[in-house]
Amino acid sequence: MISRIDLRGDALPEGGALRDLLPRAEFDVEAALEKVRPICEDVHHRGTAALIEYAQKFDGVELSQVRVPAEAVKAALEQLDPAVRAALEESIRRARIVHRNQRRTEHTTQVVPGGTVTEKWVPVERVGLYAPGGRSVYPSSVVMNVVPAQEAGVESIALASPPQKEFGGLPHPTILAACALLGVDEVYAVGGAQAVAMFAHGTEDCLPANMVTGPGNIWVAAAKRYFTGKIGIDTEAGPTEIAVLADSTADPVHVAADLISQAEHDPMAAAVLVTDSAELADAVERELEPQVAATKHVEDRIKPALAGKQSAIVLVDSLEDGLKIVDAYGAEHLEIQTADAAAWAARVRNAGAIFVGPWAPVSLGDYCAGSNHVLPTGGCACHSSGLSVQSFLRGIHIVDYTRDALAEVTHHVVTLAEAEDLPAHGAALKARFGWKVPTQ
Ligand code: HSO
Ligand code: ZN
Repeated sequence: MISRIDLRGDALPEGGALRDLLPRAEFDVEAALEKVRPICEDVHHRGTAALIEYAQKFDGVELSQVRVPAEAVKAALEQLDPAVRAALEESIRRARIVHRNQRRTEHTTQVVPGGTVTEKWVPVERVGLYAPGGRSVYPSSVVMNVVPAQEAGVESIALASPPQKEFGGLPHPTILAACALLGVDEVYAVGGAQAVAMFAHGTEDCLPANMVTGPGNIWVAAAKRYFTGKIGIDTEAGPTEIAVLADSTADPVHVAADLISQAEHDPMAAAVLVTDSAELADAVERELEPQVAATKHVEDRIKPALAGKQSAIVLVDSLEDGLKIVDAYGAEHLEIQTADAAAWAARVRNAGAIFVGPWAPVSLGDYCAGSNHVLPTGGCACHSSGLSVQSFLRGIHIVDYTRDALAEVTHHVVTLAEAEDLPAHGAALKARFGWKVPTQ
């Protein structure tokens, strides 16, 4: 059901060569770009009329408008199962605790007497959030996108989610209910690349947004790439990944359950176990069979995900080598199930989020740890972080110098400007001192 990569024996290669040994899903956003380009341009030029046509073509629904009436958002909350409501409320409460603590404070640094640089943090004005429909209706992702934006102080938040035939052309009711719980009342029944285009350019009904965040399929990722530069994005979310670094002390039942938990998302999801214990590897493999058979999305998602080339059990000589492997891989989610797990976790450099020890499974983080579940995939954890309050803030430097402080440094600025053959740069300072470089 899952392949093995045996890296025992020889010394591990370094850097890129090591990464090449590890499994990874192919997620060709470039190829999808060609397909989404005409859609994005069409939405730009024809606005709502184009969105209504795409709803018919891709979602099979006839819409007269794409804006979801506020009453429909409210009604969805009233009809929400009370247990789901309570769980979402707890998820929101915990996420708020963590994200509120991420807020940045303005900071002034005195560089020299009379010369200061202040960094102030300003939230993005308007954010468009995307919540997928179809196979992945995740109200938890609405929480994970909206909470950091709100805690950052974003004033205008709109959400788009595909219209669903079975719900009369509205987005899924649980998505609407999550919006209502979070106080988001500007909602659009728009799916896929069209939604990103709607937020990027704006339409008659929807003001343009400065940023678009939220998970989505390859078309959404491609549309985000298409508009990058025009708008800010979070990340191009690829298929979910779990890596587990485990030793002989790990419980194979837990490890198998956790690998399956993320394989459940998608046939392209990746589940990777890295271990120095062949016994654990065997036990996990034995454990996978009955657990996979007992769960729901076996044939369509879990089996193809575990059997796919993106998933594997990687055998290493030592946990030191295991650490090199998980760092080279840069998993979206990394579990450490070893003796002294916290110490190993502290040494990890590359991961979207790290889950320490037996009582912190990824599923906890997906819903109720307080941490964010919008995380970098596809190795992007080597250079990017998950969604946070910081994602929605811009740090602006405010430079304030007195006459004396400027005079004191002018000769350096003039020298550097001349070295770069930009004399007018130096002149801008000299103009303030009778066209001369002030003497020290
Ligand atoms: N594990 C997914 C998020 C999610 N899980 C949503 C359940 N619902 C990507 O981090
Ligand atoms: Zn998940």
